[in-house]
Amino acid sequence: MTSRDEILNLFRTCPDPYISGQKISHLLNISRAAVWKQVKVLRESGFEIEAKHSLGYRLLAAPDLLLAVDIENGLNSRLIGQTVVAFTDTDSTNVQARQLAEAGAIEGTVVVADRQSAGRGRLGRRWESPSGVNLYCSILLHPQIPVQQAPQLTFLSAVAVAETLEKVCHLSVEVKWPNDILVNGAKISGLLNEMNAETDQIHFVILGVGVNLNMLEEQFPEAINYPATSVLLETGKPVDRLMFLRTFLRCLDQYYAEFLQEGFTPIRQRWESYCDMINRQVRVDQGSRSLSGTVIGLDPEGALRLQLDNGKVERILAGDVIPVTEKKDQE
Ligand code: BT5
Repeated sequence: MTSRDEILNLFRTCPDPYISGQKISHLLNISRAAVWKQVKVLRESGFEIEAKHSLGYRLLAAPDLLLAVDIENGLNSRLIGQTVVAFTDTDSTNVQARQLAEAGAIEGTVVVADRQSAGRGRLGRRWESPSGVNLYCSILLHPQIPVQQAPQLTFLSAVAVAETLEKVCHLSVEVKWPNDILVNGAKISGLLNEMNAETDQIHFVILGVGVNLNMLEEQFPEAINYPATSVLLETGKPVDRLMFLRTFLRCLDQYYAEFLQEGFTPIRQRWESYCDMINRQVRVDQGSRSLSGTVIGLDPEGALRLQLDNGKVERILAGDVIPVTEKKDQE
């Protein structure tokens, strides 16, 4: 933790409203001048800090920043978010998480960024990541599961995002196989899970999560070829990014523990309850190949079960699913 984060931590955890410069200097083992300098830095980044002659400093207001110290403090999770690395600006949180994993970072490490200059989607696509409005984060996991079960973790993160959007933003959410979260038919969140493994052993998995929270209409480039939206555009109300992220991390932590204990079934059932494509006629585009059929659900490994027009059931492992009819009633 930097001195700046440590001072912020003291402001947030100290039971007294004011904390003197002398006490901060003593607790952090830094000079009074260094305390004053860090308070100045905090003020310059938008924190409102009152200074009273005989009492000391008091934090009055904090800006909408995602700081490691604020994310970690009192999160009370079992595993996820014990260590947080926060960037103001980075290429991609997935790239940073991979580097940290390769350097030995612990399971549950979370990487967040205020902005990504090279936010990534699947198949080399771009993820629009403007500054200060959304959530861009990556979570490092070391699951002791067979390699072929790793795709199940995408559904775990989808369910945690969907539930957080419902709980915090009161939105009605839909999931779209394999990695999209939609509101009113428009994409509000995308997931990019990446794995480092050998044939029979997973070294690590990175869950990459992008959620459009306070993004404005003009921040979506025209090049996005699929309807997209944000919480602000849907509800008219801005979301507190820190609160959203902390709720999401706690939710993910719970589901991951459940997944390790009970397996994929509870997650699969929750995901299917959010999926509006079941019993719908769809087209699946897989690069040069395109298939038509009715979505039946997920198989135990997370592949999409598609009943083709000739009755045969196909397991779909990758592709883009495009609905072609309204939902059919279950027979
Ligand atoms: C995804 O890919 O949906 C995965 C997105 C994952 C983003 C997170 S952010 C944190 C972490 N770090 C990263 O670098 N990535 C992850 P895909 O299904 O391929 O969708 C990409 C397509 O979505 C693009 O081609 C656009 O059409 C559209 N798109 C791009 N940015 C968007 C946005 N902000 N909101 C909605 N749609 C977007």
